[in-house]
Amino acid sequence: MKPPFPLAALTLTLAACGQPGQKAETSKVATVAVTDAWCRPTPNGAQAGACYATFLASTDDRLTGGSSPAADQVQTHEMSMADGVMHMGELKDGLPLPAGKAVTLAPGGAHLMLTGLAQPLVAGQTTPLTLRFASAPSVTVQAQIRMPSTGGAGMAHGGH
Ligand SMILES: [Cu+2]
Repeated sequence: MKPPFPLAALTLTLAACGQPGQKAETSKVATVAVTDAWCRPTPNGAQAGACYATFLASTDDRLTGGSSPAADQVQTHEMSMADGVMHMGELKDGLPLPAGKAVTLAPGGAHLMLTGLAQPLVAGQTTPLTLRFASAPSVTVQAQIRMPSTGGAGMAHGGH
C-alpha cells in the first residue's frame, strides 16, 4: 500500500520553509533579566517569607530556585486550588519562562519561598536574592521588602 502523498516531497516542502538565518535559538545567548524583585515583610518570629519578581528570558528557560544569605532555602512555589483550599508546593521542574515573554510573580500565584529565615524581613530594607535558571546564568538582585501594592488582586499598578 502506497502512502497517498510521497514522503520525500513532504520532507522537501518542510526543508524549504527553513530559511537560512532563522535559527535564532542557536545564536542567542541564554540570559534572564530580573526586575521589580520584592518580598513581603514577615512578622517577628516567622520562619518563612515570600518574594516576587518579573522575569524576561532571552531563550526558553525555567526558574528552578535560588538562594539568599537571609534564608536556608529559596524554592520556587506555586499555589493551586484543590477542594476549595489553597495549597502551595514546590515546582519540581521549575517555573517555565518562555523566550521574550515577561513572567511576573505576584501574591496568589507562583512565588519564591524563603524558608529558615535568619531574621524577619523588615519593610523598607532589602535582601539579596540569587535566582537560578535551567539555562541562563544565575542572577543576583536586591529585593525590596515592602507590602503588596494595594488596589485589589489582579489590578495593574501601572503609572510608570
Ligand atoms: Cu510558598
